[in-house]
Amino acid sequence: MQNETGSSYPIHPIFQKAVRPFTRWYGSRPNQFEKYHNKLGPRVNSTYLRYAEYCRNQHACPRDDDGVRSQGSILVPEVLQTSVADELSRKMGSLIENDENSVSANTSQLMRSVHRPASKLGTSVLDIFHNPILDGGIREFFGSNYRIQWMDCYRSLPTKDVSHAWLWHSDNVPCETLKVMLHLTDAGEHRGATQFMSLGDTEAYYRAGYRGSRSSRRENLDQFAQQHSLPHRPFHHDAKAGDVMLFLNNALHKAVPPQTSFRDVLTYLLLPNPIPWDKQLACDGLESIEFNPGGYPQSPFPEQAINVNRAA
Ligand SMILES: O=C(O)CCC(=O)C(=O)O
Ligand SMILES: [Fe+2]
Repeated sequence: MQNETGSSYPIHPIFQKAVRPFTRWYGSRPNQFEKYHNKLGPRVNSTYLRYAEYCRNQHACPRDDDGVRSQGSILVPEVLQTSVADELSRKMGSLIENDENSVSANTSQLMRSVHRPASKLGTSVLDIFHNPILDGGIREFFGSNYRIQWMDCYRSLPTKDVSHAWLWHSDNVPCETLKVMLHLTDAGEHRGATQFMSLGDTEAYYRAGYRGSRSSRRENLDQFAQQHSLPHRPFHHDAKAGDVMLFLNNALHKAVPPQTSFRDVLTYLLLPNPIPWDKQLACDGLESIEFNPGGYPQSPFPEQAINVNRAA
């Protein structure tokens, strides 16, 4: 049932809890994954689909289904000048050194985080969305305006001890969302380039039983591929400092530790929006996007969008 903004009426929490095992089972069936590319089931996904349509009705942009929507990930080169990216990476280094909260116990071997990255690093990390090629590619994906739901900033470190997002996984976010990664250092095969599978291969692995669930993630899928006669063709982009990657984070992917040195990135989760990202940000304030990275809002409508569910 819908109200006039297209969102669903709330369901009583006791009822929600009682039906949760069924909705989890239903949402994770392979045919549901093939439809939505996540395990969230029809309720959340149909809210996001209706919302995406609502945003297109407010302001339609030409859509290009051959871009990131079909390729899974694309690299937009030279969004920042190398010298600007280098300077931001140096700034990151000194912020990390001086902030004991940049290290969290369970990922200390893998990464360091920079908290409140836009306030600390400056607005060039948001101004990238004014780049016409990047902005155009994102609009072509959504067919509408978009907003930044949250942003994150971290340095990946060399290690052999991998866990979390450093194992093959899907972020399990609603359909009609998009992830963006700004590289502040080069990230080739030996320096921490993210590895991807295509959406088609992701579906085949899902059907064969690999769902990238937290409890059963693997660092390598070559053996699984062999056991199930699946293609094994991970790929990556050779990113340079200043390049930006757009990717569907429901396709299987994993972070990779750099073999030497470190890799610095910012990531952003984007949602469709009725008005442009910068106007939305001017209404909501920086805190709304940089204090609480991770997850996605149960309701994507801007006035109701609180990140309640954590992604991978
Ligand atoms: O750091 C990376 O290379 C990828 C991290 C990741 O899994 C993500 O951003 O969804
Ligand atoms: Fe991820």
